[in-house]
Amino acid sequence: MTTFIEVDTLKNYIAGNWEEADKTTAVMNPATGEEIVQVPLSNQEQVNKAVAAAKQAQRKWALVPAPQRAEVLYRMGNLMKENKERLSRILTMENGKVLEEARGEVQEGIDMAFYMAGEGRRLFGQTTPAELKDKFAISQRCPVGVVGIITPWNFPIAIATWKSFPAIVAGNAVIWKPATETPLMAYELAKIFAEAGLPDGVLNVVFGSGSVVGDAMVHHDDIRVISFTGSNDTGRQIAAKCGQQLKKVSLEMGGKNAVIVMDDADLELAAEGIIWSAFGTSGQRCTACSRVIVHENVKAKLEERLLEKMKHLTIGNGLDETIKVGPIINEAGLNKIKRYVEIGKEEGATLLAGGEVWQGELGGNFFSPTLFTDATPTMRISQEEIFGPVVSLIPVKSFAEAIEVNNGVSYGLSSSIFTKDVNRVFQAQRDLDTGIVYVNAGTTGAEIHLPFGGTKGTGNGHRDSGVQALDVFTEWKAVYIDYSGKLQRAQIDIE
Ligand code: UN1
Repeated sequence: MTTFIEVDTLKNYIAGNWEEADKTTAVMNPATGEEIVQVPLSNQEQVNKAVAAAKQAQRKWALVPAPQRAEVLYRMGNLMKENKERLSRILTMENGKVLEEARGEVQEGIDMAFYMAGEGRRLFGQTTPAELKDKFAISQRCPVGVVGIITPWNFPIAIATWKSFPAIVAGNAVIWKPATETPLMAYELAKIFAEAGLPDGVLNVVFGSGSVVGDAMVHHDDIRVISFTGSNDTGRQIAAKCGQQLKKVSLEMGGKNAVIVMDDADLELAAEGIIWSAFGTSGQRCTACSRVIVHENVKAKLEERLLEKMKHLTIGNGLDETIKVGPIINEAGLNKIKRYVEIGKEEGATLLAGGEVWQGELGGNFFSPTLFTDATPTMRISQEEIFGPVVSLIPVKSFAEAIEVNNGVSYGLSSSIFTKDVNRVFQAQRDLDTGIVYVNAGTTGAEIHLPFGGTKGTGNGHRDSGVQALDVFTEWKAVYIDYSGKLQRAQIDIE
């Protein structure tokens, strides 16, 4: 146990109190296989208790002027900044991502704090002309009430801030179920919320499994919104259950993101972009590049450059600053990657590099960066999310074919094109059907003040982060104020 982690057993955070749970399970450092902390496996009762506390706290919180609510987020941002290094190290220990990327993720949370704090003085609605004389019409955002957020292990702090900060600045109270693999970021963030002066009960953390805690949240009548990031399967189940209850649900469920490399591309830049977005975070990003759609004229040259760069991808514990590729989150993740590599081989793609479990001295779960080539667009390795350091080259003959291949998957999160042709740049940004498009950059690296999310199987039309996140956590209210002193009938008394 290192000095960064202060406790042996985590507790739920309900109504401002740390509450012990009856059952716990071990959280492992994925780089070493060592236990770092015990996390509660809570039950429905604890969810009910948290919701009751949230409901009570929310009534008062909604009456606090939004600029004052935002003050808490400014303090959050400052406290996260002061603690950036410590948070980053804990993040690397529980999630495995290399320290440089952990710092980037914590920064993403800090950016979100200051950005959403600014929303405390905006939360804009509209003032519009009314149809009738002496009548005033506005629309305004109102909090929904108690909202549920369910966050994944791959961005345990950034995604939590994308969801909780807009919810809180808009006047909601939050029940948060973090992934059991990465509970320490939730523990740390809850402590910072308390230190920043968030009233008790406005943020509640209930640790536990999706099937118990997540399900109890989804079915609780007093939770009016569920915002979920995770797998497509789980997202579909949540959406179906929420649909039955007419509960609003916002889903972000991954991608099968491609980099397109045209024959006029700067190949060195393209190779750098592919390496970073395919093998950074060991490919465990929703936005990770897992397909490279390459013009056949430059395929051989691109392969050469990628192979050369892959030689420098050091694998190991992310706390060591010389390491570029950290571990895979757990054995199940590792087994899934192994399975897909076998599938790729069986399907007839050519394995150029990697393809194996990396056996270091460390005892964690590692997979070597893997490059397939001559994959076809319909192979399973070209269609299904692998969530690991595996990328497949798909050769194409034209720009039009590249777009078609990019769009020919069930996901629609991120895409990218490397080209120097300005006309193709504009055509591509129009025709690529993903929620995020990059030109001359890889598929990762979204900034928090823009909407994050995607089309088709990636989501259900909502967005995380950006001003658009407020739409998830607010209801629109249209207000008409008639100051004519007489009954005026809309659409009728229009003379
Ligand atoms: C995710 O993988 O779920 O754009 C989030 C990016 C990061 C966020 C990724 N800013 O890659």
